[in-house]
Amino acid sequence: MLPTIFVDRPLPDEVKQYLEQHFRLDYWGKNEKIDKETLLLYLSRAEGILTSGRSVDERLLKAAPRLRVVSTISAGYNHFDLEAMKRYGVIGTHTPHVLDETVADLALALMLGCGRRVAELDQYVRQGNWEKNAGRAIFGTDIHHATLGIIGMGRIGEAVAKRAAFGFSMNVQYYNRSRKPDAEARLGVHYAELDELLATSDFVVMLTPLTEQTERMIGKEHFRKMKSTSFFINISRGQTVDEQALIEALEQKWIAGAGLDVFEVEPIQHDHPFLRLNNVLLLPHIGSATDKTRFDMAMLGAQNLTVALTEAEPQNVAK
Ligand code: 8YV
Repeated sequence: MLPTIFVDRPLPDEVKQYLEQHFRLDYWGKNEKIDKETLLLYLSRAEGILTSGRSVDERLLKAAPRLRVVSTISAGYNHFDLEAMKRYGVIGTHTPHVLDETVADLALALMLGCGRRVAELDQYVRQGNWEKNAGRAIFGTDIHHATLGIIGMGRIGEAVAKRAAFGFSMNVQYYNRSRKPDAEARLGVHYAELDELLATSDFVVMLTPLTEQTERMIGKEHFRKMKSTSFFINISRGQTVDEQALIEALEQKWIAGAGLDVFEVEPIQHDHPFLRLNNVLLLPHIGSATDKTRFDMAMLGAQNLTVALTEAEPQNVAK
């Protein structure tokens, strides 16, 4: 008999068909949240789960006695309680690599969007304000030849550094848990301690995964160290930053602006303070959201689940 898996979101047809060759599917192919009763039924018989962002904690694990593998369609897996999963003998897998270049593109989009005030000036034109030469009122900040500071130099960090150094002639520095001599040689980037990076960068891009060590690693004292002309970009996880401190930094103009794809709570509330500020560019967590990359991620998530449930050696295991 084929193992039963629970898929908690709509999938591209090709990915669904691939899974149907290996498993019996409990398929929640809707965007709406699954109702509790169906969820509990599906969990009670699932040997595997294909999800993206569902919390895998003690509560879920208790409700899923047959569970062996959870495959998340995302690179980040901060929604996995790895210790609890270990206790219950459940493996987690994720989808790194396939999204690196796409997320790096978005980092550049946010840098350019902030520096050249793209969204703000789009509104300016639409609202009929473009009547005569506005002069300095619509000037921005150069990206080319500016200094970029990358916090978290993993694969996506390297893809951002490559674009910045070779495409925009930027001076690129990075801060990371460990030094990357290989990336330094290949990309011409250099290592800086966090305080130095913050004090000297024109653009700071946050790319570190969310872990116990990186939770709220950027707070008030860090924004105070940044240049008043600099921009803060976050495409990692909202919780790596103290959001109240960022709001204060933007309100008090300690920094020139921010470009954000991620937030402490997503989606943000309709009365969130960010919505009242015009020096912040806001995106709805779309780092990896292109048709091709989301397809590749879904297929890799399906393959990870299949390998982990049917072969001896799982791939892309979350550690
Ligand atoms: C989305 C991401 O969160 O892969 C990640 O870690 O941040 C994004 O790709 C994810 O795919 C949820 O839809």
